[in-house]
Amino acid sequence: MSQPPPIVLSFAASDSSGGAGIQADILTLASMGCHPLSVITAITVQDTAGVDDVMALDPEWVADQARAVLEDMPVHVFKIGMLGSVEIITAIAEVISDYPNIPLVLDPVLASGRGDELASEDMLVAMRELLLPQATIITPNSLEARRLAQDDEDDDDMEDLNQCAGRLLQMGCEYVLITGTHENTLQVVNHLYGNDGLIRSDSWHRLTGSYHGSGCTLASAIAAALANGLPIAEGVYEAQEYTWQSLKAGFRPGMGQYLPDRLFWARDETDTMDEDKVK
Ligand code: PXL
Repeated sequence: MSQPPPIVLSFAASDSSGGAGIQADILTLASMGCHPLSVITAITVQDTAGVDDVMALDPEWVADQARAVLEDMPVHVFKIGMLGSVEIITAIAEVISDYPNIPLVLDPVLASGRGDELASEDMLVAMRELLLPQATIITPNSLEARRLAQDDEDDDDMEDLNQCAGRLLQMGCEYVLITGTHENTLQVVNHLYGNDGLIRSDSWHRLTGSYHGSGCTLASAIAAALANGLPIAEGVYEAQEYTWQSLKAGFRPGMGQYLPDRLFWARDETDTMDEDKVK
């Protein structure tokens, strides 16, 4: 019998459109050779045009899902996406604190790319206090980075992303990847920071479509790369490359946004299935 692939446990919400959330995580993790475990935090009602409703699960159900699989299987990496409520954040923070050696990729989901709010101000505070200090890497876009880094008591505005990254690292995570899709630059530039400052900047040709699920894809791809044994800087590069390719191959299945094709590599023009058929 074959060895199991590396296992990644994703805490995320269901996106009925299949573009973001747990569905994005499962597609990405499987596509990158991992076995995805899924702990559902909330259920959204949404299509490719937007989020209509959100129902957060009972926090005990979230903790129970996680504990059941953690007691059964060796988890290589945790990935956290949309959280649903302050109580769910508290429950997850408690579960993962029992596994301090498992790397954690935290995607601090505050709003969808289309602007639907997916976290309250109280949830932002709970994420900062309970999850950020446990994270190996956080993957905010520049808007999320500014909101997370902004401390109510000071009036400095957090325009400068280097300064934001410094602040987020002080809050206790080991690495910060700030993505640049929302910045007014010709190319999309993503910056990875660690405690010694900037580690790498990667520039990507800006694609013209509007995509749903790119952040979930990137964070899951980082989780997969780490689970596959890559060091952080290489893993972050490989995850960006994978995400960019999946966006480039994106498709528009409905009337709203494009979705990344997380299985782009499996869709060669030549249909290899036919060649494998027994004649
Ligand atoms: O892209 C962030 C995100 C994460 N999780 C769910 C979402 C979204 C964006 O819409 O719906 C479930």
